[in-house]
Amino acid sequence: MDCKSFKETIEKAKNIIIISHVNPDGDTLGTMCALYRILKNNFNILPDMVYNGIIPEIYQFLPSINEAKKPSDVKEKIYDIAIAVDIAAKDRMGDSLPIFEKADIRINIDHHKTNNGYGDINFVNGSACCAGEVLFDIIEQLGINIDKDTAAGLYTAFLTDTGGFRYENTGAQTLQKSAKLIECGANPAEISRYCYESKPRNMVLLHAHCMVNAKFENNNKIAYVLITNKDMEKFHAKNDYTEGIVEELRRMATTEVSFVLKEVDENTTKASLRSKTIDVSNIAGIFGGGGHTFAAGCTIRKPVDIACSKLLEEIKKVLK
Ligand SMILES: [Mn+2]
Repeated sequence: MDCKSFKETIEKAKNIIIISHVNPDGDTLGTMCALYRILKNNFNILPDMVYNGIIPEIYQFLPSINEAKKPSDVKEKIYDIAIAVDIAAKDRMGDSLPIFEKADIRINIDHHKTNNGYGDINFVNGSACCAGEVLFDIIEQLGINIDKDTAAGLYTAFLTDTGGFRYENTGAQTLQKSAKLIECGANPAEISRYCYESKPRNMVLLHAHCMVNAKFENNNKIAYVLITNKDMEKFHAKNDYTEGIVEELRRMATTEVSFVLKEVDENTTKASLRSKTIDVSNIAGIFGGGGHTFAAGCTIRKPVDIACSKLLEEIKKVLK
């Protein structure tokens, strides 16, 4: 990772776009907003930001998030530089992928171990807890000041990708860097409240519905739930309302692997997997997906019930 060439490359650019991943989370959005402010404050450039789908209501507090555009707003433009943040594989860019591909220089800032280095310039650190940490390290090496709003974006990335500093990717470095972000003006209580205590009411009710209807296999070691479009309609649920259900299933003492299957249409199912023991990124990989050891996802081109039996079959092969 050569930060000097990053700086020189950025300085030469006239227009830059920052790309977040589909189904945006706190890491991709927080890192995008932080990078936006870094470029604006230190490189005298006003980049575009682009998101796919909807920005979850809990992340509307992120500084500058209102500047983010949809891919259709910027699809005609050709950028000198496109920077992907928190994007494990190119298909996770959704409708932003053509914008990325067209750019003269493509930069990849990420922390997924499965990232194959698809950029022209790659800052990929598989041991970073979040993409925000990879950006934090770049900022530190460049000796750039972190203002309050940049700190809030980065802190959100650290907080949410570690599940509130609880997951196995939480290390001494995580807390040291987060402490630095607090010194730079990030407000931990306020950001936690936005991220964890500002959920839409119907989202919490959908979660309750899913918990009540959860299914269990292998002596409760596997916990899972199927969510149909009918369930979504019943709760007037937006797409992002299913976020967090798979973690709630893993919370049970008996759970080793949890998954949520979400019906996209009659032949497409989205799977989200979590684990305490086995490597679920391998299982997601069988279906063309990927992710981290204990958190992964994939799209299965089957109806939800068939996708379910196929996924269960693969999990049972690995789970003792
Ligand atoms: Mn991430």
